[in-house]
Amino acid sequence: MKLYNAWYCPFAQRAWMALVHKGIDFECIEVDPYNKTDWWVKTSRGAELVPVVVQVNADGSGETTIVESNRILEFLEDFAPDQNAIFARDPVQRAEQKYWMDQIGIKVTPYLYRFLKVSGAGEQRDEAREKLIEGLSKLIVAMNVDGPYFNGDSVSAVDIALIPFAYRIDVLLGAYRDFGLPEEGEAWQRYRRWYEAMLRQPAFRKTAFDQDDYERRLVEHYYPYSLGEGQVDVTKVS
Ligand SMILES: N[C@@H](CCC(=O)N[C@@H](CS)C(=O)NCC(=O)O)C(=O)O
Repeated sequence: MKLYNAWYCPFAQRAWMALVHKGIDFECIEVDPYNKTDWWVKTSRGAELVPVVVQVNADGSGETTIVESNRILEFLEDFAPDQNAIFARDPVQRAEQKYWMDQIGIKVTPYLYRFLKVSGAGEQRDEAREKLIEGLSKLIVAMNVDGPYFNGDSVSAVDIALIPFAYRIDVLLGAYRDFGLPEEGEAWQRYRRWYEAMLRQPAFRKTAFDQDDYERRLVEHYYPYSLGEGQVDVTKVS
């Protein structure tokens, strides 16, 4: 299996983490998704975004290309269901996990980027901050009370979908917006326990801290975003 990856990309980190967590053999190919060569447009099946996963068909009839990070997590689970499952077997629980994965894209990620990209202080920035806190609060309420992970004592696809963004909320908004999430109250303490448990996960470490100078390079990479530049569509609510 091949993963087309960009080291800084939180969506790609989801796919990368899931591959590592599930112990699937893969080749990681670093690309620049913003460089729209014919090769990249074709390789990404016209999506032009990382992550992209390519798998040789079992019947020898060529290859299949899977795009969209959440779809890739679902594919990886179907591909290796018995290796560290990240989705529940029960269809109702599984539907619930997918619902929360979608909610991350609706209630959290657009506001992380909006908060980072609104360059001047003011109403727009306040609104992005409030919406981000509100979105995360909704997720926390749905988290298993005993944790430490979203669905209880083992890592699920919801954890993998959220942690790349939770880390960027911490590091990028800390660096560029002097922002920290609330700490008071049982719910935010639960979030903190979840966050710390996820940072210790081998799959997170492998896809983040194992790279030289990761945090500094990540902050530097997002400097244009902090000035209101960078990718445009990520601030849209899907
Ligand atoms: N909805 C996509 C988003 C992926 C995405 O936005 N990736 C960015 C890098 S973080 C990208 O490839 N951008 C290239 C571009 O916008 O041209 C997913 O979940 O996989």
